[in-house]
Amino acid sequence: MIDQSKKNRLKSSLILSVFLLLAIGPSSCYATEIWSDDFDDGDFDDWTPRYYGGDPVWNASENRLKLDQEHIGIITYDSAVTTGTWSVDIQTCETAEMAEANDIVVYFMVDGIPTSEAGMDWMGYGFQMSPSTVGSESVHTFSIRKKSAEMDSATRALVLDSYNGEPVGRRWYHIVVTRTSNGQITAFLNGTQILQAVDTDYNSSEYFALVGTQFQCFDNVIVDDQPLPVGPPLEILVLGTGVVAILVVAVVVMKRRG
Ligand SMILES: [Ca+2]
Ligand SMILES: [Ca+2]
Repeated sequence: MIDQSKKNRLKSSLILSVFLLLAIGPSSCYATEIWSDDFDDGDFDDWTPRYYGGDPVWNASENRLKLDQEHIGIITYDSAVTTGTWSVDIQTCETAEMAEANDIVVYFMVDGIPTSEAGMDWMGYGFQMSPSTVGSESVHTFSIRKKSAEMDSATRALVLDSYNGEPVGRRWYHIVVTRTSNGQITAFLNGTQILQAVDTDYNSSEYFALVGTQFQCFDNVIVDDQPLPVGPPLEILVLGTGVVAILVVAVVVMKRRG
């Protein structure tokens, strides 16, 4: 007959093994870069400026792309990727008086015909950074957005998930968005998973588009064909911490009994 404490120890290690396996999750595969631009050659020749609300002025003179004006500006890169990973660095450029209108949108997959009011008739998915007020504080709010042709502005789109970040200020953010063939979109801010949504309305793309509203900068755009391994949404992660606590308590109780 097996000793009861041995049995319990075995049970405990089994539970821990299962938990560790779940925690490790799926391993990543090799990704193939489809296109990229770091603007270090000082130009944006592969991009197409679009026009909306004034003549946009873009420049790549300091190894990054800058919207050099105080109006909305849209610039696109031909991109058909719909399943994969999009990385981009964005720099907010607000001063205190500019903070209210400082939206940045990275449309990682959009379809549609650009017109003289480019962006208005696009459909697809974007990652947006907008200043917003939480309590008495102005913070950068990040969101995954779905834009349909009916939305009457490049920065107006349905919010699929949102996250309130740091107080408004001038800084660079490293943004990574990944999308699976099942329509699961996950976004990372400076390496931390912050947003997740599933939407399957759109499955094609003509453009990758950057939308700035005033004096923002962009750099290190990298697009590849492989979705990143992702965790569950934050809400489930919080629940997950509870499950871990219960497991630890269970193991301790079993050990004491053994
Ligand atoms: Ca650069
Ligand atoms: Ca170039």
